[in-house]
Amino acid sequence: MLHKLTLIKLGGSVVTFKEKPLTANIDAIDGISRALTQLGVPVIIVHGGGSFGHYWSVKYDMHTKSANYDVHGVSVVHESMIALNQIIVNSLIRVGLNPYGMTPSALTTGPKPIVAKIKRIYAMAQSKVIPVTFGDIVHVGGTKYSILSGDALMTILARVLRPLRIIFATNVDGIYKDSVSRELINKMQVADKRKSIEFFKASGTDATGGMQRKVTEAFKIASHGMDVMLINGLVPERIIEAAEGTLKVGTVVKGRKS
Ligand code: IP8
Repeated sequence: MLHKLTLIKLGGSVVTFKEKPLTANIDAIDGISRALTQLGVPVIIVHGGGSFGHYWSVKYDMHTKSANYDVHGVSVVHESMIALNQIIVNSLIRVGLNPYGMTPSALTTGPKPIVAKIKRIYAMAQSKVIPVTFGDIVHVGGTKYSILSGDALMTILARVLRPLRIIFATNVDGIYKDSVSRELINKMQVADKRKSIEFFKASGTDATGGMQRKVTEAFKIASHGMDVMLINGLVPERIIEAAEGTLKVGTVVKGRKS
């Protein structure tokens, strides 16, 4: 395990207003940036697409499946993600942090990790730079492209870097027992996977699978022996608590010990 690395996914529901095309949630982003100034550990951030990447990927009918998509759509989706990345990076710069925006195609070939490059972003994080990458449309091979979700990218990075803390920040407090009681589950085991995925199948989805995808990736990471926290990113202190190991409100999926 790499000492003290914190890997954070900022979901599209946190950094954008999902129902308002191409609209970032600046207050939420700035709140998270300010909170992150309290963290004295290496951090890597991945963010989702929200009303930027997902807005255009719906218009161009693009999915996680590798296919011959409209190449103009490839440009437009990618550009929208760069625009959102810039908003997040500039917010982090305003509070005096040292973000470094990075397209995921610098770290992966399609869905496959470029291990040497990923190890390098850990070295960057150790030097107090915060690599900020994102879900994107990526080249798979030949004329084919696919959407690589930020959640899948979390799994790719976690498997190579084995961070001490892995945090998925969404607009809900964590995983609920059911949608009626909305009772939060504090702790889950890898064996609980099927139960929770069934629950989220019924909830809203997007080009990359919404909450169901997040939960699937969280369990995948946990099955590799790492704890994963699902928290509400609209309450920025929870990101800090999660990173410091003092989380009070959220769901921890316990990593399976080998
Ligand atoms: O919001 C998808 O990333 P996600 C990004 O993490 C695009 O699923 C381009 C739709």
